[in-house]
Amino acid sequence: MVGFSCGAWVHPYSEASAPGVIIGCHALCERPRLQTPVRIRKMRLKIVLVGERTVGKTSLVERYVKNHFKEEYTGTLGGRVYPVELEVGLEGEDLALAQVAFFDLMGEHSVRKVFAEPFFFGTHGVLAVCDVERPATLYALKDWLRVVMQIAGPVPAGIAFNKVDRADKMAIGPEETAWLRAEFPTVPTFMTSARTGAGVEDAFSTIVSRTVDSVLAGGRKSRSGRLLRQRMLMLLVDRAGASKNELFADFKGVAPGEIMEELDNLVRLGAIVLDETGAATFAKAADLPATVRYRVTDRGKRIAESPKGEELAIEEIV
Ligand SMILES: Nc1nc2c(ncn2[C@@H]2O[C@H](COP(=O)(O)OP(=O)(O)OP(=O)(O)O)[C@@H](O)[C@H]2O)c(=O)[nH]1
Ligand SMILES: [Mg+2]
Repeated sequence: MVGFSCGAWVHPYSEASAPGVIIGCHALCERPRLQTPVRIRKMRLKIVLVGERTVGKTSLVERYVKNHFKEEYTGTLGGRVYPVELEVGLEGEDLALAQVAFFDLMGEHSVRKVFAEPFFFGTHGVLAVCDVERPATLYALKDWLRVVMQIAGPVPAGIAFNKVDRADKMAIGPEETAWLRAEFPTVPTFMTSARTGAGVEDAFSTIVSRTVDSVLAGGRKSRSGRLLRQRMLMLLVDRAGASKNELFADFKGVAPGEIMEELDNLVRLGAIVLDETGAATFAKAADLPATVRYRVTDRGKRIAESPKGEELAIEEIV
């Protein structure tokens, strides 16, 4: 794992240009002067904000990238991307130069259903937001995080309890805290107010740091294999099975060899079987006709529905 030795954060709203397009933030970096040349690790990160309507997702990202807050509510239509360039101090004198795209999605379940795949595919980190006045918005995060992780894999997550400026109306008590501990024991939480700015910097810098950490530690290749496997499994669940041909058509950008390799992995995992026989006899996808169909087993369905990131990391079971 890579640690973070200095809080070398560059406030993204220092050089705001067009609304929602914030690029080039080098001015406020407070790193001590460097004695030796640094190794710069460049990366592009996608971090999504999720949660129910009106919890304050847009307000939080606007506060973070533009230091701006609006009292009136104008719900997000679909989604919006906020690109930000950040420098993050790494172990030693290394520096991560991260182009981060914050994806702010409208908190509407029907939109989530339709746009989950394009919105969440390739996500490296997630900030889930709830409203301290409405405990139901906290409980709803289980589903939001499940959907993100089914598509993106077990990426780093954080939970923001927003609107803490309205402490008099706070409705989060011991029951909610106990639920949170049981469901998300390792997910960091933040008390935020987009209105006052309290906790916002901490929430965003922590989630970005963890995301940078995980991307550097993970290595892209193994992750992309796992992601493809998960996406293929989800598609097979949705369609109640599919043929090799259909999968080639659905994953056009992916080499057929990779698809067949992941089909074999899913069969080895017991997540799918050949539709015709349903038997456990193993035949390599490459040796089978393209029209042969695969269907999902009960075990495969359980893996696909699992809300926990670890269970989705099916790579570890192979
Ligand atoms: N008091 C207070 N109000 C807030 C805070 N954050 C957001 N609001 C208000 O809550 C309302 C909803 O905020 P949004 O940021 O639009 O919520 P959202 O989660 O993006 O909503 P959707 O786009 O519909 O999913 C607005 O009227 C905001 O001004 C906060 O920290 N404190
Ligand atoms: Mg919004």
